[in-house]
This record gives sequence, C-alpha cells and structure tokens, in this order.
Amino acid sequence: MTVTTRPRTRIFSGIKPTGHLTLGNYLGAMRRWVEEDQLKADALFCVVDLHALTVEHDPARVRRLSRQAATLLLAAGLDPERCTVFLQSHVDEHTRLSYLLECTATDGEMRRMIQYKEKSARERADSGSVRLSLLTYPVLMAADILAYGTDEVPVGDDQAQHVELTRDLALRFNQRYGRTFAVPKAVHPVVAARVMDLQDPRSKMGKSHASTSGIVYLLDEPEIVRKKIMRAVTDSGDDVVLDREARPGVANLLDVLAACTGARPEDLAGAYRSYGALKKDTAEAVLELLRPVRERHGELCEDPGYVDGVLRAGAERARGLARPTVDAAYAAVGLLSPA
Ligand code: AQP
Repeated sequence: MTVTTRPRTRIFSGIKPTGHLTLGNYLGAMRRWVEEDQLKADALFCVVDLHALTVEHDPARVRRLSRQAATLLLAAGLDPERCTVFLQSHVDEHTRLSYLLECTATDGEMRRMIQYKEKSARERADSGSVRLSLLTYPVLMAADILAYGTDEVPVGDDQAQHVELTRDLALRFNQRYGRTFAVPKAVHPVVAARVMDLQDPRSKMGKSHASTSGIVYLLDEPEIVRKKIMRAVTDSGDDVVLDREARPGVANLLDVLAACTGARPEDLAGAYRSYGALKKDTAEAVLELLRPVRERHGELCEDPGYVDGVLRAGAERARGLARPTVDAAYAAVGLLSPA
C-alpha cells in the first residue's frame, strides 16, 4: 500500500506599498497572517510593489514604502523561519504568468471590478488619465496567487471580488488547457473584515486616501492615534447600539474594539453608556495592540541588512516554487519551451 502525505495548505497574500500601512491592513489581514496562517500552512506574504505603479506615484516614495511595508510585516511577527516574505518585483514569474491570464480574462470582466470603477474615477479627476495597468491589475493579482498553487488567500473583504475573479480565471484556464492551477478561496476575518474610515464611516479605511484624519497608521505616534479615535465621527444619538446601517461610525468603533479585545461587538454595545467612553477604550486597546509592532519596527530599522537578507532569501524560495507552475502554464497554452 502506498501512503501519500497531503501537502500542507498553501497560503498567499500581499500588501501594496501605496501608502503607510493602516489599522485596516493590520486587522483585516496582517494579524491573521501572523497569528494563524504562518503557523498552520506553507505561507507566502508579498509586498506587491508592481501594483503600486498602477496609479500616479513618486519612485522614491514607492522605494521607501516598499521597505517600510516589508519591515512592518516582520515587526508584526511574520517569522522568516516559518513563512516566506518577499517583494513581488523580485520574482519575474508573476509578470510572466500575468500575460497568460490577460489572454484568459475578458475586458468586460476587468471593467466590472468595483475597485477599478472607484480608483479610475479618482485618477481621472486627479491626473486626467487612467493607466492601463489599473484596469489589468486584478489579472496580475490573480497571477500572484495562482503561480504558487495557492489554496487560501487571507484578505479583508474589499478584496473578495478580485479573489473571485482569480477563481474564475483558474477554472477557465484549466478547462481550456488542462488542469494547471489550484483553485483558491478567499478567507476573511470574522470581525473587522472591513475597517471603516473614522471620519467617513461609510468608506473603507484606505491607505491611499487623501484625507488622513480618519486613518490610523500603524506608525502613528500614540497621541495622534488617541486624537484620531477620540474625534471619530459617530452620529447624533447618544446610546451605544450596534446598527451598521443607521450608525456606521459607532459600529466601526465597536468592531475595532472587538477585534482588539476578542469580545463580540454586540456584547460590547451593551457595556457602554457613552460614545466618549467607547472611544477612550477603543483608543487604548488599539495602542496596546500596536505598541509591540511599533517597538519592533524601531529595532528592525536599525538593522536594514537583516530585512534585505530576509527579502533576498524569500524571493529565491518564491521563484523556485512559482517557476514549475508558470512553466507548465506556458507549455499548456502551446508555447514551446526554450531548447
Ligand atoms: N480597511 C480595511 N479593513 C480591512 N482590511 C483591509 N485591507 C485593506 N484595507 C482594509 C486588507 O489589507 C490587505 C492589503 O491591502 P492592500 O494593500 O491590497 O490594499 P489597501 O490597503 O486597500 O490599499 P490601496 O488599495 O492601495 O488603497 P486604498 O485602500 O486607498 O484603496 C488586503 O487583504 C486588504 O483586504
């Protein structure tokens, strides 16, 4: 009898260096990568720097933010002994595969993406034009995921549509050319899957938004974090109830506090009599959660050679994992391999 051992679940996720990382990134994605994913699976985490080129950008800032994002991932607790951390642009297989997936996707699918609709409107207003790569970026994201035979993609729920597209492309490619890709699924946190902007609680807390007063950045000074949370928009009522439709600002604070403390938002709602007390406790809980990340980030900044070494080793491993799948995809569509 042959005994076959099932390979470990493969996990892939990424973060874009389009701005300073936020509490939304941490609660929606990074924390789970640290506390669950790297412990249970063969996990790869990527600073998806090519995605930062889809909008107006300053090269020096992209460089700075890419390094800062990688450093923050390690500061948050990703352990290079347990998982693979790397930069997307260091592994050519992502863009190699992206082209084949552009030949699999349709332009209609791309134009239906909600993020494209939102961001293209913003770009057109700001700079008068929209880069083609903003339209095709979900295909590159699909390539990021499919190149690694990924089973699970842990993301905030703003990315659900892109992972759905990735599944569709994998299924279509497999059906046309023979089974080449694993078909991944998105996994979202139970609480705080979409942290909202503190000043505009009907919009996601997004790191590239122009107005920063509703965004808690992971590296904000404690006093700034307190100020932003104490000034969060709530509503005209004064009792603390969980009503996401009518009172999105209060619901957002309850979700954040719940995510920080492990309590349930509905239980927390019953425990507060004023918005002031809720904000104060939320601010302190957020600070407590972020304190070790800020401290470790400070230490790692003293040792940039360490971060470079992690990224170099991560890219090397990632390349080795992605190449056979991408080569197989090239062969499957009918391209001759170099002699
Ligand atoms: N507000 C959020 N709540 C929960 N999860 C979030 N994520 C992002 N914002 C929230 C999750 O963090 C991971 C990395 O995000 P990203 O870098 O792909 O995108 P972003 O932070 O949304 O930044 P953008 O797209 O550059 O700019 P904005 O935000 O301005 O649109 C993902 O898993 C994401 O779900």
